[in-house]
Amino acid sequence: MLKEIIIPDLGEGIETVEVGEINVKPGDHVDVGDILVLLESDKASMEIEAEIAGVIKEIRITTGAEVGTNTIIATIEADAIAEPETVAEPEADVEVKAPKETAEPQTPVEEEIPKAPIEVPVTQRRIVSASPSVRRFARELGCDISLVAGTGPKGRLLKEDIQNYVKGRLGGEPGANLNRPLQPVIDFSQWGEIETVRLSKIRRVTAVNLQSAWQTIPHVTQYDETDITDLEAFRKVYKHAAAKEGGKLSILPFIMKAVAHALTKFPDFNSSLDSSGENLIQKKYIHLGIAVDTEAGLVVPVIRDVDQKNLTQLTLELGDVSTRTRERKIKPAELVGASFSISSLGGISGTGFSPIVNPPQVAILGVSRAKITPEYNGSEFLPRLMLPFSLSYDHRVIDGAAAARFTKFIAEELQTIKNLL
Ligand code: CAO
Repeated sequence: MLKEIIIPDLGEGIETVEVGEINVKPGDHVDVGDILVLLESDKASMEIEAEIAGVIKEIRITTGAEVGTNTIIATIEADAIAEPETVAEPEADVEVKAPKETAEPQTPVEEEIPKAPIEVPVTQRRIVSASPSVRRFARELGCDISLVAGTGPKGRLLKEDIQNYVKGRLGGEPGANLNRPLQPVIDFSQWGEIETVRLSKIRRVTAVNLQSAWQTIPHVTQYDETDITDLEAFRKVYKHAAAKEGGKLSILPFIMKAVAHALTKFPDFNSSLDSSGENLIQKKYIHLGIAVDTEAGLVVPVIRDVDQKNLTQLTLELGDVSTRTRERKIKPAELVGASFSISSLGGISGTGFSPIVNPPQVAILGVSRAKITPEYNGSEFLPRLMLPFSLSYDHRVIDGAAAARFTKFIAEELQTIKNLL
C-alpha cells in the first residue's frame, strides 16, 4: 500500500526547518529505523526515521529546501508485513542530533543520490520566520536574513529588523559589503604547522548570533556574591529526597527558583523590546534558558514555568533536559521561548565572567564556582561558602541601579531557603 511520509510536529514557534540531507532515493528499500532525512534548525538537527519498512517510491523534497510540519517527504510502498497505521503519524520520533559536517551542492531529486549521507553547503543560515515581503525586501538589499535577529512575535523578522541590521552593518563604513568575510585571510602555515578543523553547525550559528548580540546590545555586567553556607547544608540533606525521585540536586535549581522570584518582582528583566524600540513587552510567564555545554557546542534548552515548579520538579527536569541535550535528543520546540537565561559554570571553575545576553531577552545570569572564604561578621572572621554570580543586561532596557537591586534580591533569596521551597 502506498503511504506518505510526513514531517512530524516541529513544535510551537518552529515554522520551517531546512532539509540538510536526504539519505534515500526512489527504489531504495528501507527498514524501520533507517534514517531517511536530516532536517536542520539553527541550533540542532533532527533525523526522520522510517516508521515502516518498504520501498521508497518518490522523494518530494530537495536538500536546502525549507519545510514545515506535515510537509510530505516521500511516498513509500509498504512491505506486506508493515504496520500501516504508523506511517503518517505526526508524533513520529524526532531525535535531535548535533549537526553533521556537510559540504556538497544541493542534489536535485532526480539525480542519483548516494546511500552515504549527502553533504550540503555549509552556511550560517538559521530558521527564520518572515513574511514573503520581508524576505523580498532583504533580498533586494542583498541581506542574509539568517543573520538578523527578529523582534516580532515569536522572533518573527520585521522589515524594521532588516533596516536596522543593514544600517548597523553599514554605519560608519561607507561602501561596506554585507557579505564581506568576518575574518581576514591569513596564511598561518608560514609560521608553523597548522590543522584546519571545521566548526560544527551549532558553533557556527552560535558565533553569528553572539556576534550580532554583542554588536547590537549595549552590555553591562553587574557582579555580586552571596553566602550559600546554609543553602549548601540544606542541599546536602535534601538531595537524598531528590535522589529518591531519581534526580541529582545541584545548586542550580535553587538559583532557578531565586531567579524566578526576582523576575516576578522585577518584570523588566523578563521582557523584550518591541520592534520600534519604544515599548517593552513584559512576559507573564517565566521560561528559563539554561546553557548546556555539549560536545557540539553551547545549546540552551528552555525550562518552562519555573515559578510554578518546586525544587524536586526543577531538579528532575533539569537532569532530563540537560541529558537529552547532551545526547542530542532535545526537540527544536524545547529550544525556544525563553524569557531569561542562566549560564552556570559553577560545576567547572571560575570566579566570575560576563555572559552575553541572548536577544530578544534583555538579561542573563552567570553563575561561577562557590568557594569557602573568611567572611567578617563584625567581630570575627568565619569560613563561609560564597557563591559569585554576575548579571549581564541590555542597558537600553535596564539601568545599573535596577541591576544592582536585582542581584541583591537574588543574593538575599538564596540566603532565605524557606522562600525557595
Ligand atoms: N559552585 C560549586 N559547585 C557547583 C556549582 C557552583 N556554583 N554549581 C554546580 N556545582 C557542583 C554541583 O553541585 C555538582 O557537584 P556534586 O557532583 O558534588 O553534586 C558538580 O558541581 C557538577 O554540577 P553540574 O554542572 O553537573 O550540574 P549543574 O546542575 O550545576 O549544571 C548544567 C547543569 C547543565 C548547567 C551544567 O552541567 C552545564 O552544562 N554547564 C555549562 C554551561 C555553559 O557552558 N555555560 C557557558 C555558556 S557561555 O555563556
